[in-house]
Amino acid sequence: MPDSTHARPPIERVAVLIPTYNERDNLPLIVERVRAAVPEADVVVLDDNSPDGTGEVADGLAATDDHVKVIHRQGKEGLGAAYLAGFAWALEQGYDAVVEMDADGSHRPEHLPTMLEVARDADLVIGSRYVRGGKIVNWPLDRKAISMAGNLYIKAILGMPVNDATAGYRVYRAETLRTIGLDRVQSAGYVFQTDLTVRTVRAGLKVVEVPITFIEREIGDSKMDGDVVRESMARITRWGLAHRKAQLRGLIDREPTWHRL
Ligand SMILES: Nc1nc2c(ncn2[C@@H]2O[C@H](COP(=O)(O)OP(=O)(O)OP(=O)(O)O)[C@@H](O)[C@H]2O)c(=O)[nH]1
Ligand SMILES: [Mg+2]
Repeated sequence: MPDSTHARPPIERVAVLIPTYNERDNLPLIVERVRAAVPEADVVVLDDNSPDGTGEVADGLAATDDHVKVIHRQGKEGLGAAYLAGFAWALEQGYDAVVEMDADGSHRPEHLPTMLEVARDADLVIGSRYVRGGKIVNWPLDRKAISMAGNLYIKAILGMPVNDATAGYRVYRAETLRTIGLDRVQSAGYVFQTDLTVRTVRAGLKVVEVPITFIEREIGDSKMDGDVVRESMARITRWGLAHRKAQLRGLIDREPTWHRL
């Protein structure tokens, strides 16, 4: 298993995965910006059979550009499920790294060259809103407060050194995805991001946060809903309690050690 100090192979082939559900008007804009920012990379749209025809828009883009690919999925199964399908495909195709990026422009493709540069010496790079230099543009105060409180909760209850564990803008090395056990991931919604962050940290891999400017979507509707928040709270609390219980067990471990002397 790799550790945080091992030498990492160069990153040559990159797949930028963009999950979409009803992002017809955003998709052409984001694909154009990704293509301009990282011309060598492939863009892979993961569409959940969007009723607004995003899948057809994606097919149109793929028809005129070899660097654009589309994975059509049966229906809306959540962000995590879409990414798991994308990861499996990218690993099979032999990409060296995969990028996670929203379709709505919140994750500026212009940050990607820096993030990929940092990934030369990291196993997971997170485009972070909550490190010095990170910014959020156009979020109302209550949304910011909820997101920041959520991240503090994750840090506190899980004892994690990551400031933006819920972030959706990331670069994973292929090797990281192979190491962390994707077949055991059950998080379907947005908590998928936190789930994989915890797995990566616990595998002893190197996570680096790069400050980004996150810009709230201007076009289309949010897919964030009560189910997403409930799944996140329930899972994170369960993981946190299990983590603290294990720590407590360690503290009161009365196993005699004399026989090992
Ligand atoms: N394939 C797929 N994509 C999804 C699903 N849910 C959300 N997405 C995509 O995931 C990305 C993030 O979703 P958003 O609705 O922007 O979530 P958000 O950024 O928390 O919400 P806003 O701040 O309102 O934009 C977008 O590209 C969505 O189209 C899903 O179930 N399946
Ligand atoms: Mg968004």
